[in-house]
Amino acid sequence: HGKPGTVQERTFIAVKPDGVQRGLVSEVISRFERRGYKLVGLKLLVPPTDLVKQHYADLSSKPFFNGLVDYMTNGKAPVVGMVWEGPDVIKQGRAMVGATNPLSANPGTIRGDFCLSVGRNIVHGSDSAESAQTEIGLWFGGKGEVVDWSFGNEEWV
Ligand code: 3AN
Repeated sequence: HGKPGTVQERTFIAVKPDGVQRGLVSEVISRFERRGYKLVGLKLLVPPTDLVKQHYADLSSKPFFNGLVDYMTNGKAPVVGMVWEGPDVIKQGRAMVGATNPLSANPGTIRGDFCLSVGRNIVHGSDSAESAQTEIGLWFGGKGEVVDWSFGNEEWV
């Protein structure tokens, strides 16, 4: 993994159905790639209802929960799930995603640059080490779905 003194982490990032519909998959991937993070998991799917209910378990009492699960699972557009790896990627990924409510998200963040509605905020990013581990297990639980690989540039200047 990384240079001595850097903490390698993994986080779960997803482009939600509205982001896929709007053609923002490449935009999201590009931002993480150009930042220097490494893509170690990638899939496109209409997620099963059980998966989304587990993913958003902490929101199950919210009035918008059923609508949220429907929008994620109804198949009008799929979800692109990703695992990204690199130093501080959980916190940095959240910063790159921006605030939950796009109207509070700074310009320069994905939500701050591309959306206006909290119910259609394009992208998901794990909010803690615990949720990253749980979400990666939920979305990429199969053998070999997350790939260990090296950029091969450890000798670059
Ligand atoms: P984040 O996605 O920034 O981690 P959460 O976990 O609080 O934020 O919310 C998860 C998702 O639930 C949001 N991305 C959004 O799609 C939806 N959501 C959150 N708050 C609302 C709300 N007030 N109305 C409708 N949907 C919401």
